[in-house]
Amino acid sequence: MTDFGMDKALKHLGLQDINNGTSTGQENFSYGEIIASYSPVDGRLIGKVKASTKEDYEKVMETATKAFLSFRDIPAPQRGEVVRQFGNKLREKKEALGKLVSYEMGKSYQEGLGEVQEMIDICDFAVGLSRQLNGQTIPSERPGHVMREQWHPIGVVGIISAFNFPVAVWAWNTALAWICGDVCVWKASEKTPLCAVACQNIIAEVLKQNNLPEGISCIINGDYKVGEMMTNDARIPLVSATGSTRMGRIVGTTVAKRFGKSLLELGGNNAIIITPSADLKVVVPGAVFGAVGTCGQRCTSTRRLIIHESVYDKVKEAIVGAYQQIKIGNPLNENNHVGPLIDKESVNTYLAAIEKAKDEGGAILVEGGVLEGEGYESGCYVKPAIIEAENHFEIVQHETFAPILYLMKYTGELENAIEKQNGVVQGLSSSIMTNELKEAEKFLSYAGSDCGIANVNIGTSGAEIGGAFGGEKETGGGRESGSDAWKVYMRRQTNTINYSDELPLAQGIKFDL
Ligand code: UN1
Repeated sequence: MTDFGMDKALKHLGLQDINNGTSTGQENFSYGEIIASYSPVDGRLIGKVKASTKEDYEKVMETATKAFLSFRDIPAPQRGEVVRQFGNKLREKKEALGKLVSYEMGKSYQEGLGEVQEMIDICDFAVGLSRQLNGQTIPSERPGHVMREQWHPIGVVGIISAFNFPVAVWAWNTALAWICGDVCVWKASEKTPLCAVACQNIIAEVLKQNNLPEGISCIINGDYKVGEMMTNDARIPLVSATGSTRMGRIVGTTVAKRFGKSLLELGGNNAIIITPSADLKVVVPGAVFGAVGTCGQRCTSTRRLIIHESVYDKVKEAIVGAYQQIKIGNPLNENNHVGPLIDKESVNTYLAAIEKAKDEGGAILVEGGVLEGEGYESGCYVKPAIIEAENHFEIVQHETFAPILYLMKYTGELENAIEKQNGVVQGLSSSIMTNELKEAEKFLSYAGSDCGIANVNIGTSGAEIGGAFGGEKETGGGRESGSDAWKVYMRRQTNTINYSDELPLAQGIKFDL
């Protein structure tokens, strides 16, 4: 294949020697088992990293714990300055890192660039926030007393991230954690280990230039067994985990058992409600990008369209028509809309879901299938499918991380659509397409969508970093990124200060000696 400048990009990211496993960004550590990273784009081996052993993990924790003690001494705005420099480095490496994300994960180059842009944006957000980690003063019920609330760094933050956003989700967590005075240990997905090494190389350079300890940012490599070292480790007060509901259930309960905090960002089963007044010009790109963008592998991907019966045929025709225009192929080629799935296992899950939908009575509107032949040699390229289905089908209730879109009808009032939209166990993202103010507001009200994200006249994916990101129910309840999500990376302390000469007790209690 044309290499789309990949070799140059790898070099720019310090990954030229990655095949011998030396460019780990943490040269002092020795590693065990080898993890090979193959690109789903062309099946080529990109590089190898060594999985962390228990011994390596202990060394990482020692370095991180020690780094925390000095990092928390640095005033927050100065920590913000470090994050500002990190954001600038990302600006320099945007094309190279965007390309690696596209090549190792399989999303389009445009989406790879978009992901790096999210990293840059969260850095800018965090820099401003570094002067706004404000507590409150609270009136005391006692004379000569004052109460206040302070936010202190929490310690070592463990980050477990998924393959689908191999760099941005780490940055959402680290940029905030760092300005809060925490240090981070990151276990990236074993499917995208080189993206993690590339990020580690970038931040390691910034830390070095600022004479800061390398333990402020650490990576550990490997599968869930490596993640388990963190979830069981009482030295890690907060574990932030992004991935499947199955994984989150294990992480959440393990961390809770030792009274740690967890921030869970798990599966979605996101729907768009399409009402009679919806504008097709908005509906079609919103729904199609939502369903096929990142090859249906975002947790915010659109899985279900709930369409009013009066416009059902019209909407169906428009969406099916748009699917005929989708170009599937090498995601580094900017003419293509959709790249491959992450691996063959994922292809099998996709195929099995289509079969299951058919078995349950679903009608195929756009046929799926695996692509073969020139350009598709990796075996990971699939056709986005559309299936007419019912909300109660077991397969519809389940999140399949692939481009399968289910269409269903609602009749009568909006409440019927909302009932279907909320009638799944997940609660991440949702949207309504309407030009009726009353419908939009109803959907956003307490009686409307039960998701963490509820949009009007845009799709379910592509949230901006400025808002809190996350969802309810089996999505896990955590919030990352913007708004006041920073608070989870800090511990709250309530202070009562007595500046009088007396000691009156609260609640009017008399205790005379
Ligand atoms: C994810 O899929 O885990 O809202 C994150 C979006 C992106 C983030 C998705 N900004 O689609």
